[in-house]
Amino acid sequence: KQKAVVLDHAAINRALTRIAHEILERNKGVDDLMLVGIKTRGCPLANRLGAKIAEIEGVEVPIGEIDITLYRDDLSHVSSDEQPVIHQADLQSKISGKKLILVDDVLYTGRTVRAAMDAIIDQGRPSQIQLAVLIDRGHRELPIRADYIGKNIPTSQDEVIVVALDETDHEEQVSIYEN
Ligand code: 3GP
Ligand code: 5GP
Ligand code: MG
Repeated sequence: KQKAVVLDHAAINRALTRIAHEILERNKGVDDLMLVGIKTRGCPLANRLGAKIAEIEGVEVPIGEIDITLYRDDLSHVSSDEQPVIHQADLQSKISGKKLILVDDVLYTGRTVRAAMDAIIDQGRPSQIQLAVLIDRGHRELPIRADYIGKNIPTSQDEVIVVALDETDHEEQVSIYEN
């Protein structure tokens, strides 16, 4: 049951514009940057950040993707023995020495990001890994935090954030649902 829309089309766009500026500010430009989207919805978000960075700086940064699946019977609850499974890490170019920015739609327990970092470190040695998320819904189970956050939305365990993006869902909004 839908409870509220937390970000509309314009708010999503503004959050991504701000994050693009924050990425450039913190990294003092685009040198050695690479964006890595976590499938599914992290990928369109990484592409949009790449387009904004290109607009601001006039330089295209490489973009890769990682596919990680969590086996969860209940989407909003993780049991401690469930492990994320890495399906594919298509990082496309050399990652050694790069500053990788992982991009995901929602940060929750942190297990997906931990698995993504494992997959990356298996393939090379980036100089840094940073994390950008559209939504931080809390409930971390690992010592992981995001460097760039579109919006913090404190949730209860039985709420779910639904992220709809034009590229994947043909609509554009973030809303909060109660199971
Ligand atoms: P995504 O791959 O685009 O991020 O996890 C599979 C999909 O289910 C995710 O899509 C995510 O949007 C959606 N989802 C909604 N609520 C949850 C949740 O609580 N946990 C997980 N893992 N996914 C959720
Ligand atoms: P974590 O591994 O941090 O528990 O969960 C992160 C991944 O699970 C993200 O890729 C995200 O897609 C998904 N996820 C976890 N909670 C939610 C949620 O409430 N809404 C959505 N849309 N995705 C979620
Ligand atoms: Mg996701």
